[in-house]
Amino acid sequence: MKILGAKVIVCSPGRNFVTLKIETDEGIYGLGDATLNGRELAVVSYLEDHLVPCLIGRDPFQTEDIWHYFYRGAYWRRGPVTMTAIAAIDMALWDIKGKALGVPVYNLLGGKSRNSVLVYAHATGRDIGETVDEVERYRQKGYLAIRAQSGIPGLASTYGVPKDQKYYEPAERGLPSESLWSTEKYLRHVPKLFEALRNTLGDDLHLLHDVHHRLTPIQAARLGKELEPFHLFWMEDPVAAELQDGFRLIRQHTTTPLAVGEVFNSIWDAEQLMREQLIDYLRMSIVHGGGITAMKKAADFAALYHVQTGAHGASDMSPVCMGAALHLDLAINNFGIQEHMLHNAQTEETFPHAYFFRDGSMYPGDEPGLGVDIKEDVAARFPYERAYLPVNRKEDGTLFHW
Ligand code: CS2
Ligand code: MG
Repeated sequence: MKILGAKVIVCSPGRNFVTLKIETDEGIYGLGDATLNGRELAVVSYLEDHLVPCLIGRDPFQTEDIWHYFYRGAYWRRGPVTMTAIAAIDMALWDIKGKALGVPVYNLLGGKSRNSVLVYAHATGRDIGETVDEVERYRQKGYLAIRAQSGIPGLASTYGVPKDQKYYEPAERGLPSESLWSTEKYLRHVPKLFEALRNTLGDDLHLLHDVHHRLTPIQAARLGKELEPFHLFWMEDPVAAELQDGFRLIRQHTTTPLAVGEVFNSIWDAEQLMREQLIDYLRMSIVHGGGITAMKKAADFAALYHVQTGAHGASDMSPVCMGAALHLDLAINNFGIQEHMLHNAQTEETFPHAYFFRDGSMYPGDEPGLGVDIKEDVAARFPYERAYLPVNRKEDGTLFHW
């Protein structure tokens, strides 16, 4: 089998997605998610102008050699654009391999290690009361694990809480919006949110929270300690993680489990965090972490240090990535949990998929390959519109982490 060509499909069924389609001389094609929220067209160019020409004529079964060819062959290694482009190629090649062999990709990664994939939903509210109600609504839907984010008294908006639309969509069309932040108001508020959640909903439900990179290590240590009575499943992205050493300070003070890595694109971004057991869950995703080939290696490294996976799965990653994630999640032994944000109806129409949700878990389905397709005629109805993630400032105007 040989690769005949590849095309990059950009569409915006409610939000922007980039999809790579690799076609072979035997009529089999594979799909890869190449979506990088807010920087989509950089990945399109990296693929179309630099990587796709080097794919033609190659054997699509050579996933390992092709991964190294593009990782080392660029000379300039790592980075979100590079690794998202490599990830898309890798996902598409695994899709082709599964289709050619007539097996779901999880059977090429070790087979089923469990019956299903535990997922967590996103519950939000403008205040504590609304958030408690929304968590209960998701529990009624069958979710066993739910992330809770609420508005913060005194702040007009904050990460994770929709302004108006039903589901939280961080990317906005036009130039970046700007929001104001107060660490003090946030730290005063969050423990009250989780006290209310536990008092109202009890102890069985897995509760998660995303700090979204906004604290210093000692502030994260304080929050982790104050949340200990509420036994969170995890506290996510407590600090901006360039300084992996910073997590030692958090670890010294709190037993609240830590989850980090959705912005990572290389195992080297998390190597010290895992080797020193400074985190409990690795959040790297297949689409931004270099693909299935890379994430299987990262998961195996994580397992040496008691670290489980907890892959990023926000709605700004396409159903192709969700499908790929579920195959890997089903196969690896040290799976922890999978994020599952619902996609809108237009996205579901554009990307038919075999995976499904049932009783708090998801299943990749047993179709050969990844089990996700793209309807190009439907995708064409939703043309790309540039969109940006917000920019965040402290109340005094200081540019801060979003
Ligand atoms: C968040 C995401 O899902 C999460 O944990 O951190 O909403 C993140 O902000 C977006 O994926 C950024 O594009
Ligand atoms: Mg997050």
